[in-house]
Amino acid sequence: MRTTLTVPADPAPVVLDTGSTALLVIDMQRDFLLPGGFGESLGNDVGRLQQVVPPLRRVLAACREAGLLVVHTREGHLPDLSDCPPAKLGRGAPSSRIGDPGRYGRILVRGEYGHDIVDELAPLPGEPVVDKPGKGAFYATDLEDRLRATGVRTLLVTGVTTEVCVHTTVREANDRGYECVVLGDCVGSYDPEFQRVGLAMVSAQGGLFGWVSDSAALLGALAPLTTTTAPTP
Ligand code: TIU
Repeated sequence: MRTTLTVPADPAPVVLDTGSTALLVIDMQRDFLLPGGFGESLGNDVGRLQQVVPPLRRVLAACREAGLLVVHTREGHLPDLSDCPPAKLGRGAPSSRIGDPGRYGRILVRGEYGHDIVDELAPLPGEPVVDKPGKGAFYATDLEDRLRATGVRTLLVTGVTTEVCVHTTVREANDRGYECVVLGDCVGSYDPEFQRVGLAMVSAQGGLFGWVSDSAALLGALAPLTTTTAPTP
């Protein structure tokens, strides 16, 4: 059943049609979130990314219950790294680069434990999981075909990291005509300043790239369509 919802947001409330809105969960992968993983090996505080998990779990449960399409993405590469541009391969700390062995398997390589999504946010059978070789979820993937096939025009954007894969995806989506609503407490950065500025850039200038809202605002709007707003721990 399609329903129209109004969600409080910056720079203005946003009206959603549940029949043409999808929840996009970007790169909530063990390599980025778990202690000892790729993200931490680069000197980052993974606790900042883990803060995203509880509100995102609530949003995921509510969107599933309300019947929204849920799409997950994972950043990573083929085992032979043939889909990884040399420029991307060569960057980062020399001690831990894409394809190198890490605590959770080869870093950002498809099929490895660290490449997969954290248990708390595991995709349900039937939910699309888009494997992407780039930062943006549209580059070299079938995401646009999937969204077009299901009539989606609006994306509720969540995941990590705010300034890298979330921002790149939001920009790609904008250029393709999608409306993006970024849920501020459901996106995370290793750097608090990048988080603040990343969100500010989305809603600046009257909504340069879309809207910024949060989990409480969305859950409130979805409440008439859901019986629970919090999954069991
Ligand atoms: N998913 C994503 O954002 N990939 C990154 O490499 N992020 C960093 O912040 N490095």
